[in-house]
Amino acid sequence: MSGPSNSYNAVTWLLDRNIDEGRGSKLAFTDTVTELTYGDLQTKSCQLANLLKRLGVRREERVAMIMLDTVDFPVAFLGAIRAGIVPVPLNTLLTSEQYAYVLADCRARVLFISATLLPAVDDMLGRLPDLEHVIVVGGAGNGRKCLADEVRDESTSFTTVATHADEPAFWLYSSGSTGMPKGVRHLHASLEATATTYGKQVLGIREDDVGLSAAKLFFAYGLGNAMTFPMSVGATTVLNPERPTPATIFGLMRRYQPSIFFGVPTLFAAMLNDEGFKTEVRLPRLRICTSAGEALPEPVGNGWKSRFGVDILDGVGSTELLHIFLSNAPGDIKYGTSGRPVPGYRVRLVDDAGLDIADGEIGELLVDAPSAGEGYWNQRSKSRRTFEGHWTRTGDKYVRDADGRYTFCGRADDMFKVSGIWVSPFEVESALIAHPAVSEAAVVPEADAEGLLKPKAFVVLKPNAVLEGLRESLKDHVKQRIGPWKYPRWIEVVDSLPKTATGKIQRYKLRDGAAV
Ligand code: 3SK
Repeated sequence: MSGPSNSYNAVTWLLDRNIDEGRGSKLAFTDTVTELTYGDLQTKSCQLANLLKRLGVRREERVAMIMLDTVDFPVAFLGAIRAGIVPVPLNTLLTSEQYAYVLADCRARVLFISATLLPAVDDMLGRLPDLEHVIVVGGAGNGRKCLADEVRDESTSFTTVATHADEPAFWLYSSGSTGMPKGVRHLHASLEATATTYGKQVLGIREDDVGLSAAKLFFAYGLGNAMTFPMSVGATTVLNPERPTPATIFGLMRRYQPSIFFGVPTLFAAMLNDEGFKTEVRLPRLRICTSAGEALPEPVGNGWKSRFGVDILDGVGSTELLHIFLSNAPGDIKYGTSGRPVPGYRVRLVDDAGLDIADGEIGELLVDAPSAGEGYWNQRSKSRRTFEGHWTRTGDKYVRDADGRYTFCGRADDMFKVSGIWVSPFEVESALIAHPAVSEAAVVPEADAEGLLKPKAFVVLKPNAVLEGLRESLKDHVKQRIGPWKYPRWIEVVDSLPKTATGKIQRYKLRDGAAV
């Protein structure tokens, strides 16, 4: 990659290049109601940049977005970046308290919010001293400004601001597993960096691809899947404004026949278990699927492959590093592992003293990434602990096999010792999920009568599972698969597991006994 020059605005590379290369009339996005060509997106993003300028927002200032996945999302996101203004897309499922914290933290001067999401936050918006304009998208504003009215008379041309490749282009809030979200500042050069590494070299994304992502655009995984990668080659994206359930996703798959589906493990498992779709879904154009958010259990990967004839590329990424840095690749898949480093990324496994460890040992994963954020906003000590020069600490424990593949062992703070031997909750969970009655599992340490830690499991059962004798059967199953000391001494059946908005199990809530 030649690399972006010092005067570099991500929108020139990602969007305007498509028009320069003759794809102005190509369909870029559909949200099932509205279609947007690359030419439309260029025009509308210029109008949005002009609107922000008229409102007095200046380069480097932030505009927040609480928006569903509709065609307005790329318009707002790219329009702001075109103007050198920093969009901050927020998870649409936060609590009012979290919104108040994040909007105050980023000091957004403008908020773009989908009409249906406004009632959840309307009350507290008046208490934010930096927030000057609330602009409602995709519906009536109830007395507030509406995007459609605000941009109607704006010019369709705008001179893109000559930002620096290393200038913050957008922020994403990292939910982590505990505490309030942290704002990660991402640079203009980073979108191209993810597209030319994972997008091009792992996915092999092409102009004739049609993509569908279960992960939403506000999430780093969704932003790459449904915006950066397809736009980097002039492909088409189907946006899903609804919740990604098996019914909505299978419905969109039937209607649009995507060639790439970007999913998450829970959804793949739910789709496979969904009785209504076991026989009737045909997906002739689907060529590849991806999975991230949490490690994909081996039985789910194998089950999907035998049901649909298409592989799932399991990978791992983070909000801090913008997209996937370890992944399986077409023709090089081993289910149950996260694969190998994505070309362009370097990884290390280190022990508690920071020393590199050998194959077969468990250590923390560090990544040297061209797409790393430049730090957390207003969080100096957390930034220093995470972004250590070239290397970013992931907080994930991994083991590398002799073939150079990496297998997830758990979050650094989720591991525990039983009889002096490390136990990876993920390993026990994978064994539980391989049992025919179990759909999802989470494992945490619990003290026994002597005060010694032992594994405890929370399981979500498949619809037709029989409870009688199940606990003993699960214990035997785990003992046989991964070793007698690792079996869960207690098993609790639950309806669902507590998860972050990005699908990661919040084991700390189960440890504290707060979530079920
Ligand atoms: O959780 C992940 O694996 C992930 C992947 C891509 C981008 C962001 C994240 C958090």
